Amino acid sequence: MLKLFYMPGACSLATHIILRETGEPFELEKVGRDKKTDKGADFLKLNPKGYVPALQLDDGEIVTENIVIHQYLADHHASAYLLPKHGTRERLRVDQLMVYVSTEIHKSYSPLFNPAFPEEVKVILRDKLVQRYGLIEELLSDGRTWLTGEQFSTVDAYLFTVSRWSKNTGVDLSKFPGVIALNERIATRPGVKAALEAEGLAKAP
Ligand SMILES: N[C@@H](CCC(=O)N[C@@H](CS)C(=O)NCC(=O)O)C(=O)O
Repeated sequence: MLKLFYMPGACSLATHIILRETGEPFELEKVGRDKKTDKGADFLKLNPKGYVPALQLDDGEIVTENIVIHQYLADHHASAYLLPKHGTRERLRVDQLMVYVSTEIHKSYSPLFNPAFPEEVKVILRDKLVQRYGLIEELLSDGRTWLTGEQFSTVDAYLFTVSRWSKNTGVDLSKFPGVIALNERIATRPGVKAALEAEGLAKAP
């Protein structure tokens, strides 16, 4: 069975959501700050990169890197329609958004969690992030239901996951009603609710 190594609320939440969207059974193993898992394993031995998400396949191989894992899961569950077919113009467009969320949004948030980064740098990163969300808001202005169109995709799960960090890191998304509404829509999906609940992140009713 697939096993996802995760940290609650980290970017591994996107993989967790995608796994639930595929319907494939999987196990979860939580990784602590000390790089020990909740089952007592040494995470660095399993994944020398030390970061999540790490997906263990049925034969024990460990796969890392968000967008690679997202695509692997979507490609293996074509009937869940989480990504358009490779080689199509639709996939080309979605791939660009996937990389944009990874390299321009996710990776601009990361230093905001690091106390070693000076506040002057964090101010620049927050501004940059607001600029990056501006493009997402523009895309959503055509009234599409999900980030890439009318089909929920892995990129929605990814954007939702990283946007949850905006409050803790002081990134002001209030001038992006489209982004806020999209994230609210994503939050209503059963797979998203189940993933949040399993990671101990569901809000009390
Ligand atoms: N290049 C990796 C980066 C993953 C990453 O940034 N993971 C963070 C959580 S969001 C992490 O595990 N950080 C802990 C660490 O690096 O020790 C990817 O895109 O999947």
